[in-house]
Amino acid sequence: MIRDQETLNVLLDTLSRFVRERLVPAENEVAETDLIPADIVAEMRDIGLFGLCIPEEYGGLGLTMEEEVLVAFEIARTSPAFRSLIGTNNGIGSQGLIVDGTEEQKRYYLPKLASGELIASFALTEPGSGSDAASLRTSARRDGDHYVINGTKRFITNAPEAGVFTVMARTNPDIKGAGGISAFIVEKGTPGLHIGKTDKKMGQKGAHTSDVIFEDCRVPAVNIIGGKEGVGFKTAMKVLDKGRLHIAAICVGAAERMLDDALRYAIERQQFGKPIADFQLIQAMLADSKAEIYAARSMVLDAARRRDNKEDISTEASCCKLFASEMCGRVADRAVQIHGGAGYVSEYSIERFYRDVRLFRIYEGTTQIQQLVIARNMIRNAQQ
Ligand code: COS
Repeated sequence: MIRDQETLNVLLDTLSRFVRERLVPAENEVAETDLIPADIVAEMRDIGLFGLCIPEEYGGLGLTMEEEVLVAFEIARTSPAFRSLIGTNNGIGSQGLIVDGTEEQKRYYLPKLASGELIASFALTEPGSGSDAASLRTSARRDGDHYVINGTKRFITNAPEAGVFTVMARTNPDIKGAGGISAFIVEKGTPGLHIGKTDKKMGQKGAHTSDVIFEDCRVPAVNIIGGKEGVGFKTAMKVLDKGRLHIAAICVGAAERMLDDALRYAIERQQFGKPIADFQLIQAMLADSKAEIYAARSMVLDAARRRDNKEDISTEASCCKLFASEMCGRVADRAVQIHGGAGYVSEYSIERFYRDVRLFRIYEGTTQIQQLVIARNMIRNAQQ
C-alpha cells in the first residue's frame, strides 16, 4: 500500500540520481580500499537512508514493504556494499526491536538507528550453528539484574562498525532447541564484548563482517528484547521473513544493473563484422535474463503487498529469496559470458558483480533453507 505516491516518487528519483552520480562512480574506489568514503556515508545519512524502514514516530521514514522493495530495486543498481551499510539499520539490526521490543527500548534505540548515529548488527550465526540456527550455544545466564553472556558469533555483518547488537543467546540450557533462546540488545563498549578481525571475503569489498566474542559480558536484564525470555528465536525468524524479501528485491536491482551493462556491451562489441547483440545466441541470454528478472520483480512486489496487507508471508518471502537469488546468479553468469574475456578482468564491473552477488544465495538463509521452509509450510498447511 503505497501511502503517498508523490513523496515516494521524489524519494525514488533522489535515490536513483544519488546511485548514478555518487555511488556508481565510487564503486572502484570502494572495491580497492575496502572502505566507503566518509563523505558518501554522510550523504547517505542526509538522505535518510539509515531510517527508511524505521517507523516515523521513532525518526524514520516508515516505508511500507512495497515502498521498501521499490527503494531496494534502486539502491541495488550499484555495489552491494553501499546497501549493506544501511541494510542492518533498516533490516535485521533494527527489526527485532520493531517487531518485539518494549516501548522503552524502541524509544531509546530506534531514533539513533534512524539517523545513522548508531549502526546496528544482528548476531545469530555461530561457528557451530549456521543453517541450524536453533542449535546456537552462546549462553546468557541470569545474575541479579544482569545477564552474563558467553560465546562467539560468526560472519556478523557490520560488526566492526556497529554501536549496538541484537544477540540471540540461550537463557535456558535445559531447552536445547528454539524455546531456550532469548534476544538481547548489547551495546558496543560493554566490558567482555570483543570484535574479531575483519573477514577477508570473496567479494562485497567495503561491507565488513567479523566474529563477535562475548566473555562474561554483563548486560542489563532490561536489555532482553520485549522483556521476555524464550521468544528470541521467534523474533529472529520474524526478522528474517522480512529480511529475505528485502534481499530478494536487492537481487532484482543487481540483476537489472548487470543486464544493462551486458546489453550495452553487446551493442558496442563488434565481432564477425557486426555487434554481438545481432547474434541469436547472445540474444537468447539477454532475453532469458530479462524474463527471469521480470518474474522475480513481480514476485517480490506481490509478496511485499501481501505483507502490507498483514498476511503471513513466510512462504512467499522464502520463494522470493530462493528464486531471485538464484536468478541473480544466472544473470551474473550470462553477463560474464556476454562480456567474454572482458568479463573476466576487473576493468569491467561485471567481474566484481559476479563475485559480489554470490553471497545472495547464502546469507539470510541459503537456497536450501528456503526450500526447506517452503516445503515445511506447504506440508503443515495441507495437514491443517
Ligand atoms: N515466524 C514466527 N515464528 C517462527 C517462524 C517464523 N517465520 N519460523 C519458525 N517459527 C517458530 C516455530 O513456529 C516454532 O515455534 P513453536 O516451537 O512454538 O512451534 C519455533 O519458531 C521453532 O521453529 P522450527 O521448529 O521450524 O525450527 P527449526 O530448528 O526446525 O528450524 C529453520 C528452522 C531451519 C527454518 C531456521 O533455523 C532457519 O531459518 N535457519 C537459517 C538461519 C539463517 O537464515 N541464518 C542466516 C544468518 S542470519 S543473517
